[in-house]
This record gives sequence, C-alpha cells and structure tokens, in this order.
Amino acid sequence: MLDAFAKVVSQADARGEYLSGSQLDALTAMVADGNKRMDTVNRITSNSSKIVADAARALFAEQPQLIAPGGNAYTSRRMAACLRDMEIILRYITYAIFSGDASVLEDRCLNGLRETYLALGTPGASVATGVQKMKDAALAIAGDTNGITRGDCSALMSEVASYFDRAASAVA
Ligand code: PEB
Repeated sequence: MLDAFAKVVSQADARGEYLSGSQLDALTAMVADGNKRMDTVNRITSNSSKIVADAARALFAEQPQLIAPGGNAYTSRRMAACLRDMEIILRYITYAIFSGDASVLEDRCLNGLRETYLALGTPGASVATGVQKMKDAALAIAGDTNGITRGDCSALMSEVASYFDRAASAVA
C-alpha cells in the first residue's frame, strides 16, 4: 500500500535516482492543497450512508430486475450484501483520495473483485452503475461551494472522479 509520497520514492529507488524537481513540485502542490483533500474525505465520509443509500435506490429504480425474485439483490440477505459492497468500495475510495494514490483501492478492494462477482453470479455491470451513481453524489457533496471560501478544486475533483471510474471499470 502506497501513498503519493511513497509511490514517488519507490519509483525513484527502483531506478537508483534522486527525486526529480518535477516530482518534488507535484508533492509540494499536494501538501499546499492538503486541506482541500482532507475536507473532501471528511465530506464524503460523513455523508457515506446517504451516498450509498441514494445510489442504491437509483440503481434499483433503473434496474428493477435486480430486486425482483431471482434478481441478484433479491432477499434481504443479498440486499444487505449489495449495500455493504457499495459501502466497502466507497470506503476504499476515500482511502485512495486521502493518500493520493490508488494502490490501497487496487490491492485491497478491486484486485480479484471481477472474478468474485463472476463466481457469485452478481452482475458486475450493475455494480459499476452503482459506483457511477455514488461518484455523482460524492462529487456533488465534495464540490459544493456553498458556505465555504471558494477555491479551485477542479484537479482534486477529477482525481476523486478517477478513483470511482477505476472501481467501476474494474468490475464492469
Ligand atoms: C465482495 N461481495 C459478495 C461476496 C464478496 C463480495 C466476497 C461474497 C460473500 C458475501 O456474500 O459476503 N467483499 C466484497 C468486497 C470486498 C470484500 C467489495 C472488498 C474488500 O471483501 N448485488 C446486486 C448489485 C450489487 C450486488 C448489482 C451493487 O444485485 C452485490 C450491489 N455482493 C452483492 C450481492 C452479494 C454479494 C456478495 C447481492 C451476495 C450474492 C449471493 O450470495 O448470492
């Protein structure tokens, strides 16, 4: 598991090189903008139940066959497993946002997830749709500029989006 700093160090170490000026600049910028990152994680984390519940509701409204008899989220046991999965994925995404690196998300959540869903008969494409719906909700909450000092969060928001996209394409 790497963060943005450890990633750069391990890449430089593999080549036996010092950190480059551009690497240092990029990490300096990350530190300078650190409060935005923490606020984003805090907003997503403290709204996680709403993000998961709203995304699941929207997914089931769009794909009602999932909750009809024979559907993969039919029975409360499977519904619970589905909501739990979405929550797990969202939690790992917040870790990736916090550390500025996708490795924790990749290694501990996405690695082998497609195969797991194949084995379970869970439609990966539907999980991916659920993840995309969480992305929209999370970006709306994290990027809400009401009542705060406005700043440029565009780079951070596209980074956040990229972790959701990664999770969605890992299972689609
Ligand atoms: C991944 N999900 C399920 C299982 C596992 C995971 C390992 C099998 C064991 C169990 O049921 O608990 N676990 C999960 C995960 C990590 C992990 C992400 C990462 C670290 O350890 N069903 C749907 C929707 C979708 C869904 C499309 C969006 O119709 C999910 C939610 N996952 C779902 C369901 C099951 C499941 C299990 C319904 C139960 C399937 C079954 O038992 O038939």
